[in-house]
Amino acid sequence: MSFTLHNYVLSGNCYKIRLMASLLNVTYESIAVDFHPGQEHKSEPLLQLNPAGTLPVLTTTDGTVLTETQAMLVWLAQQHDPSNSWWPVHSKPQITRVVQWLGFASRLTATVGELRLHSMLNKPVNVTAVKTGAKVVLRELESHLTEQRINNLQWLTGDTPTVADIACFPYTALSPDAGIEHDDYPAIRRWLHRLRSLPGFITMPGIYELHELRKPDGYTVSDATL
Ligand SMILES: N[C@@H](CCC(=O)N[C@@H](CS)C(=O)NCC(=O)O)C(=O)O
Repeated sequence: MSFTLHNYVLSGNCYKIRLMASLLNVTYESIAVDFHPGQEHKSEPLLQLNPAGTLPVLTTTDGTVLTETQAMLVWLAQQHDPSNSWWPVHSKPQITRVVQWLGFASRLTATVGELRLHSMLNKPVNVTAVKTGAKVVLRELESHLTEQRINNLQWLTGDTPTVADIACFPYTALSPDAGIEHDDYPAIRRWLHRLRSLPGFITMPGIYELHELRKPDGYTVSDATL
């Protein structure tokens, strides 16, 4: 089933949906919302669609309206991934882990995402609190990915990527926009690199293609050196 996305190019949450759709090779209608400076997401027509006044909003031809990004990822995988690998319904333990990391993704939005909105668009936030929170969540992610590597697991919930990896990817990758570089997070760097290597991967401003990481002499950063 096709869908329409109320979209903003600089939104990490909207990017999750664009990325998932691209990885699944799904086309959709995109409606550009003037988030900044227009604040169109707080306008009456959009508040009627999503009273929370946030983006993205996903609507489908059968009248479904989704306003939570993580739910949109699940919907997309359910509709368009016949292999059930992105939303691994056949494994109860793994699906539980996926839901755990979908919840974690909301903490990334509430910390790194808010700090980034402050840095880029001057959104008023409690900078000390969100910066501390952002470092706590990134440290948790780093520890988890380090543990996964010890168990020879490359992704957040197992040995294949799921919607959980997509949900956690954008704000982790965009943390330099919020003033938090990746230097202290080697396991995160390896995971970001792996995700950027997936067939169908697309970028957004602030997230680079792998070839852009090549040095001018053609040297490519290898997984081991990340
Ligand atoms: N609970 C929502 C939150 C989405 C969210 O925070 N979106 C940001 C843009 S990336 C937003 O619309 N913020 C409203 C604002 O800052 O005015 C979700 O996870 O989808």
